[in-house]
Amino acid sequence: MKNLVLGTIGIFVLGLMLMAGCKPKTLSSAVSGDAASKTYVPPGQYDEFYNFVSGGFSGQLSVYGLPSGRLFRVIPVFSVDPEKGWGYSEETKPMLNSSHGFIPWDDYHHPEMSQTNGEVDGRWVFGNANNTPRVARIDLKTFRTVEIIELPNSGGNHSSPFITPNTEYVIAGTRFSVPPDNSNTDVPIHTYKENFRSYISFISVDKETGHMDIKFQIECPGVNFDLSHAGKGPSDGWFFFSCYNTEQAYTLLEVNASQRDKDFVMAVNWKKAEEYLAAGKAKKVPVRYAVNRWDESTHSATSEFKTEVMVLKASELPDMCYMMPCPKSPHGCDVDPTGEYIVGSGKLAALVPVFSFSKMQKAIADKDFDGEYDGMPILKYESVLHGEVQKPGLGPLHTEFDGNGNAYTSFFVSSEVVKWRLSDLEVLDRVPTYYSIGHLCVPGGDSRKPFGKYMIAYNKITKDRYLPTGPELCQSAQLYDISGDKMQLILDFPTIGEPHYAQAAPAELIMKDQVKIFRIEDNNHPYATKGEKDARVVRDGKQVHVYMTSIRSHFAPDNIEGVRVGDEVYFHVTNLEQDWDVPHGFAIKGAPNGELLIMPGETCTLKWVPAKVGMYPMYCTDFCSALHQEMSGYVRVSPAGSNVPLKFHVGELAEEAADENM
Ligand code: K7E
Ligand code: CUA
Repeated sequence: MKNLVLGTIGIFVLGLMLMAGCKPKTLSSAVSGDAASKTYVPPGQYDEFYNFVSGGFSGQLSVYGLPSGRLFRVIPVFSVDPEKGWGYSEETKPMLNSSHGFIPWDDYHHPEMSQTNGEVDGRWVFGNANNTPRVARIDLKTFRTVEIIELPNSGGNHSSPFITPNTEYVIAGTRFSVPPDNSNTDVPIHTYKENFRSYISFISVDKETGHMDIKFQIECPGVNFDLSHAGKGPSDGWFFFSCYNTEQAYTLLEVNASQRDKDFVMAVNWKKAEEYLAAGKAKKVPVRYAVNRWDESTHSATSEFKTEVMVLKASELPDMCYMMPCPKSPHGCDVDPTGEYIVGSGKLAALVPVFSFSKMQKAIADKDFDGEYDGMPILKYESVLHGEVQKPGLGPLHTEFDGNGNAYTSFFVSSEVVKWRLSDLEVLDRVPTYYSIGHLCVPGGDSRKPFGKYMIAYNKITKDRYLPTGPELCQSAQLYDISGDKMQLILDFPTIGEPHYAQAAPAELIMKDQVKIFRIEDNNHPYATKGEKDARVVRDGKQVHVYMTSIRSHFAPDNIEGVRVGDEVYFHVTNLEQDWDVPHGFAIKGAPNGELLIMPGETCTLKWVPAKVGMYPMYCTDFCSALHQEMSGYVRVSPAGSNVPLKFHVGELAEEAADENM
C-alpha cells in the first residue's frame, strides 16, 4: 500500500511536469546568423514546400508555405466554415452527417499524405476526427474535403489515419475502448474488463477514386491505442500501434493507467488478417455508420449509411497480433525509412526504445515469448530490442526521420528536439523549442523517402513569444534547418488552432494536377444554370427555387418579387466565370447561416426561410471586379398568403414593366 501511495505521488509529480512542461531559462530568441536569408521568399516567388498542419480543436487543416511560414489556406474538414459556406450550403451539409446526426465540429490531430511505393505522391491528405470517430480525405486537386467515413465500435479515433506504403489501407485505432455498438452498451463502467473492447479499423482506399470503405476491424481487449505507423520495405505488411492503459483502468487514468512499467507496441500482420478475412474467419457484425462523399461532377455531397462490418478477433486468430513490451505509456510509434526500426516513445520513460523488425521476426519464429496478453503472445523485450537511446530528454512524444540514418524526437517536458543516429543510437544534437513541443515534422519524414532539409516543431505553449492576446495565446510552429550536422532554428510562426501532426511535400508534387476552374459544360448539378437566359424563379408549393447566375458584375435575376413569409427559398447560384481566381459570393440580409463562395463553373445553394415581410438586399461578398459594389439585388418578401405574383428580372426598368403589380 505504501509503495502504491509513494508510486502514486511520484506519478503525480511527473504528471505536473507533463502538464506544465519546462521552460528553458534563457528567453533569447535563439535565432542566429543567416536565419533571415534562409527563410526569405521574395514577394512573387513560390515557397519550396507545402506544409499541411492539423488544427486540433479547430477541426481544420491549414496550408502553409515553407520556408516562409506564410499561411495560404484553411481547409474546413471536421468543421463548418461560414467563410466558404462549408456546412452551411445545401451541397456541403451531408459531409458532416453521422450516426449521431449532423456534427459540425471535431478534433483533428493527424494529417497523413497518400503514398505510392512508400513515397509521398501528393494526391490526398487524410485526417482523423478524435471525438466522434471519423476519417476524412482531402483532395489536393481542389484542396477540399471530399470524403468523411464514420467508424463504428470506436471511441476516440486517435491512432489514425496512418497509411500503408501504397495507400492500400488507412487505419484507425480507438483511443477509448467502449462496449461494441451491437452489444448491450448500458452496462456499469466498472465492468470495463469484461465489456469494453478496442478496435482497429482497416479502411481500404480505392486506387482510382480514393473512396474509403471499412474492409475489416480487429477486435482487441480494452486498451487505449494511441498512435501507429505502417511497416515499409521489409516490414511492409505489418502495422505497429502504441498502446497505453494496458492496466485497463477506467477512472483517474493519470494514476491508474501509469502503474505498469511497460505497456506495449502491438504488431499487426495485416497480410495475415487479409488471409483470415478471405478464409471466412471474420464475423459480420451489425453496426450503423455514415459514408459521406463529395462529387465534383454535381458539386454536391451525399451521405450513405452502412449497416455491417467484418470483425476479426485478435485473441482467437493466431499469428496476427503480437505485443512488444514498451516503457512506459507510449505515445508516438514511428517506423524509420528502411522499415527495420520501430521507435516507441514512452511519455513517462527516461529512454527511447528502438525495436528491430528482423529481431521481431526471429523472436516470432523462435516463439521467444514472455506470456500472453488476452491471447496475444508477448514477445520478450530483450529479444525484439535494437537498443535504447539513453538519457535523451524528458517526455518523448514523436519521432521523424531525415533519410540519412538520423531520427529527430520531440520532448514535451524538456521542450527540445533531439537528433540521434539510428544505427548506434548515439545522441548527435539537441535544440530547445519554445515551448512544450508535441509533434514534429520533416517533409516526407514518415515515408520511405524523406525529403529532409527542414524540421518543424509544433509547440503547445508560446508564453512570452508573441504579442499577448488575452487569456488564450496562439500555438506555434518553429522551423529548423537540418541540412547541416547541427539543427538551426530559422523561423517561428503562429498556427491556426492547436497543431498536432503535420506533413510537408515539395511544391511541384502538389501543384501539378491542381484544378483552376470547373468547366461549366461538365457541371451536372441538378440546379445548375448554364447561361443567363436560363436564369429563372420557379415556385413549387412553399418551395421557391431561384436558378441564379453570377458573372462580373451582376446576378441574374437581381430583382425577385412574390416571395412570401414562410417560403423555403433556395438560391442555386451558378458562377458562369471560366477564369482562375474569380469566385463570386452570395449573401442575403437576415439569412441565419453563412455566405456562399462559388468557384468558377460551380453551383452552390443557400437555403433561406424569410421570417418577416420586408425588402431584402442581396450582394456578392467577394471583391470580384471594379464594379463589385454594384453586384447586388433585392428580394421583396410579402406576407404569407399575399397574391403578389412571382416576378424576376435583371436590367428591366419600371417603364418597361407596365403591367407591374405595385
Ligand atoms: Cu498531439 Cu499525435 Cu494527438 Cu502527440 S498527439 S502531441
Ligand atoms: Cu461578384 Cu463581387
